[in-house]
Amino acid sequence: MRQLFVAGNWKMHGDKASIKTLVTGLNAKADSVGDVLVAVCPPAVYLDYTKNCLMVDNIALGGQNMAVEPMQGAYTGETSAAMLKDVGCQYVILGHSERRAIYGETDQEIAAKVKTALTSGLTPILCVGETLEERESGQLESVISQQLDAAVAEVGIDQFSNVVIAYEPVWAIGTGKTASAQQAQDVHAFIRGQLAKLNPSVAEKVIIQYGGSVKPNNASELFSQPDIDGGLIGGASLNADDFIAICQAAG
Ligand code: G2H
Repeated sequence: MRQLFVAGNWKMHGDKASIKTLVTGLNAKADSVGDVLVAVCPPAVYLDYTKNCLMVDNIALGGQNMAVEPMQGAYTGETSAAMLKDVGCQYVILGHSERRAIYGETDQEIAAKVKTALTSGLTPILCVGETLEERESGQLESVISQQLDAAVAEVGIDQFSNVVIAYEPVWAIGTGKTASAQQAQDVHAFIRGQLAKLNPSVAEKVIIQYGGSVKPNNASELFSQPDIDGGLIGGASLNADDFIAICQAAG
């Protein structure tokens, strides 16, 4: 039985005052989420501050991106896996569609970062997903396979039990359009099936989150699907009551 995992991707939102308010709200209700795994992923500059605001031990911390170089060096503007670990991160989101579309990250670059995360002791949350155009032109499965295969080729299938996958249809991100529970389940089952061809026991263990306009009113239906193991939450993770309600829906 897989544990459900809900992570908040704050993206480039927040300041000290709003983070204090948000985390105070999370602290107050953290004991209501049961045994659901929960993490928050603030902007890098606020990781340490967020860690200091968190007063509970059942909400973990994650980065939103990191450099492929694991330690230190002359890489202006970058944050390494070692630095994320040093400020208390357990997770790092990699290959979010905004990183792919806006910053041009390729499958190969993302796969290399997945390897760095794993060798550094961070759990990567590897995002995959198709655009509307790709879905409508029948390329959904080939696009998802390509994104997955690059990471599998880099780290090997056996390592995938330490990888969290987030399926995020690009057309559902921040748009208010959610994939129907059945549409999401179909893709999650496809992803698990692809992994199962390589290693069935790893495929059974892999947590696959759904992301894309998850809200308190649609979370239960999504999370009750057999291959949906929680969510990666953007907009709704900026409100403590909404985020906690989504975590409770996973319980
Ligand atoms: C998808 C998601 C979080 P939102 O990007 O990764 O954001 O819930 O705002 O669609």
